[in-house]
Amino acid sequence: MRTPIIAGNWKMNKNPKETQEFLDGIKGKLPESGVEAIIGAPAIDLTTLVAGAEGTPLKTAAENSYFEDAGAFTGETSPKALDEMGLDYVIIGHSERRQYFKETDEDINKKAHAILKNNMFPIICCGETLEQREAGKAEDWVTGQIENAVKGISADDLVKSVIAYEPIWAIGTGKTATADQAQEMVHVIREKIASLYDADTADKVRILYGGSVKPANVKELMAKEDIDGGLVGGASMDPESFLALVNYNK
Ligand code: G2H
Repeated sequence: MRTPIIAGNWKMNKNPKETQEFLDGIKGKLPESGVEAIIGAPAIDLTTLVAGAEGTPLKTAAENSYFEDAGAFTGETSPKALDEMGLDYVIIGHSERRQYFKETDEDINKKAHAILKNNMFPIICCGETLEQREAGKAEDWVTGQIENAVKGISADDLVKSVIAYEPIWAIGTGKTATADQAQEMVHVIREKIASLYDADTADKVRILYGGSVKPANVKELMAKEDIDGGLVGGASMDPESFLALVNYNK
């Protein structure tokens, strides 16, 4: 049985004060079990986020890290420091990082290894453009991204990591992939994991859908066999909305 995940990705939104207000808004309201609730926040908010999550069921994620632990890399965030701060996960390979910051599959694979070495787990994002989908190339593209991202990662580490399928055309556009479209690609990703590892690993790894997930569509997405949760941007920023997502099955 895979524990479902609702993971917020605040992107470059909220300051530490707003982070604290969010934490106050969800305080004591997260379920103790049955679903894993994660918030991914900007680096500047992580001290506040980790302090607020301590002793609660909330897990924490950074939205990026570098693949070296330390050194002359001005402006980057050390995965070693993130671990020392108490972070649980790091989101890597988000399409915005690939598009605006030119991150490559190779960078993403190096980051995945650095995160695992530092006792955290990556949330590995993948997804196709509308152009690729319309040209019938989406499956090859997405499975290629996954194959490159997980190179050299053991099955034990992979099953504790998370994959997030986010079709670029559905991100922040209000245009959700239909639950069937999302299920179809998430199933293809699971089959790819089975071919790269084995059926047991594929059965255990959690794969999320992301792209305009909100309280109104979460239930339908979560009902799909292969979809284990959501990576949620816009609808994760308000405490009420985040709690509604986490309590999708109530
Ligand atoms: C996709 C998602 C969060 P939104 O980027 O990763 O954002 O839910 O706003 O489409």
